[in-house]
Amino acid sequence: MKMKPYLILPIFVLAIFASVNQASANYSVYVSINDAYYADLDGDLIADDIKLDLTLEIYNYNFYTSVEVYVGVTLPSGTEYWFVITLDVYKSTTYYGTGLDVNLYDTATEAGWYTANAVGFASGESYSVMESLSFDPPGGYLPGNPSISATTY
Ligand SMILES: [Ca+2]
Repeated sequence: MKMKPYLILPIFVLAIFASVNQASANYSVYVSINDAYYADLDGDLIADDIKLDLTLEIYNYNFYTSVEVYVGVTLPSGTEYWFVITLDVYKSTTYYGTGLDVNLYDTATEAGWYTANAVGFASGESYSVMESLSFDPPGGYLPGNPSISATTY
């Protein structure tokens, strides 16, 4: 009777490896955050905008891939701003990588620590990995209307 727990252990370990393999095969778009900081990006002389320096990587082979990149910031008060960038990617290899430069205008409106978030999905995918990075713009500013611009480089 005392042997039963030892028989269960190997089965449990196999189940963990199986779930890890399945998870890694379920997404093909990965967005990493290289840097996040505040600045005056819209030229209104107020440093109330947030710059996100991202890298977008696509690992599957499809000549055409539609990718949705969700980018967001969580303010010190808990307020969240989320934006969706849709990219149509035409590629001829199994890997495509590009820099993605994102400006979030009029979003740095509170004093304290901010968290930047980014995650990407290929069309039809429901699972991916979200990246987060905390940073600290100084001071608080009068809010405008949050908006976004994004360019690849
Ligand atoms: Ca500004």
